[in-house]
Amino acid sequence: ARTVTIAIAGNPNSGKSTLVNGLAGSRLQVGNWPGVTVERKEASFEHGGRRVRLVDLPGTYSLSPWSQEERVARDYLVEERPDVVVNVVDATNLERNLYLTVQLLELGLPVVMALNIYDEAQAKGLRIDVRGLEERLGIRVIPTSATRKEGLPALLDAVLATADAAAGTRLGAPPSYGPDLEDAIAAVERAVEQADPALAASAPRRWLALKLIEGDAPVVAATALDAPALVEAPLRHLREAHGGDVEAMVTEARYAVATGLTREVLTQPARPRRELT
Ligand code: GDP
Ligand code: K
Repeated sequence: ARTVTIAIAGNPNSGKSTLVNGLAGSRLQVGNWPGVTVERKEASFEHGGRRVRLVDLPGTYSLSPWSQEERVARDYLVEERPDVVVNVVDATNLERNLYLTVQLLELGLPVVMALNIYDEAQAKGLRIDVRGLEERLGIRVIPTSATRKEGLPALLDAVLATADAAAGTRLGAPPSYGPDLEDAIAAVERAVEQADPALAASAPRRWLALKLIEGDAPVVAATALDAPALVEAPLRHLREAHGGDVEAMVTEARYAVATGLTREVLTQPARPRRELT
């Protein structure tokens, strides 16, 4: 069977390095990403009779164009299209970590979540509805404790199953950003399709539409599209409905998904009640 390439993405301090070490250990090779001084770790190993190639992406909170780390991570995901993205999430900081998850789902790549630092979340009395998270995101979610090497074989099993399931199949719908923004995304996707069918066929559609809506300069510059003309009508509608800053609107829509999901799946420990005397 062919090699399965997995990219590991996650926030700084999500335990990503510990998890990568637990998966690949001494097989890790350290180098640099081309053209930048960002460390690149890579490994190749067997799991379940399959060859797995692991690429560790820089730790990031987002996939914006503003930092070298984020540019490296997103360029790799967009250009190399790994078979599966493993999103390492700090279970004790679910809402903040889901902001990156939401952006990974925009790319239309198969994602498996490693719900890491799960031991500490449990010790703190946080209860996370793992099945609920899987259903709402449409991805597998595997609790892991990288420092204890717990959940790592299950994570790799889920990754391989996802790679096999995703090959050639349509992925589930990503979380909705609300009717107005979804209308704009659909309109821009159609406009890209008409203006540059080859680009529309090769780039992640939803992601590209969102980048054009946000006015992401490096992405716009990398296409031959007349971006301002292409997004003019959809953006006019959005501004009429919501006022000014469309880029902020997209950011808020992502946070709203992360916040809503967290509210649905996370139960905080009950605060000890003070005795009323
Ligand atoms: P990175 O910045 O995402 O690469 O995170 P590190 O791998 O450096 O881990 C950050 C901190 O979290 C370190 O102190 C780790 O020992 C700790 N850590 C990582 N994974 C776990 C875990 O599953 N459980 C607990 N309790 N701590 C963890
Ligand atoms: K660290």
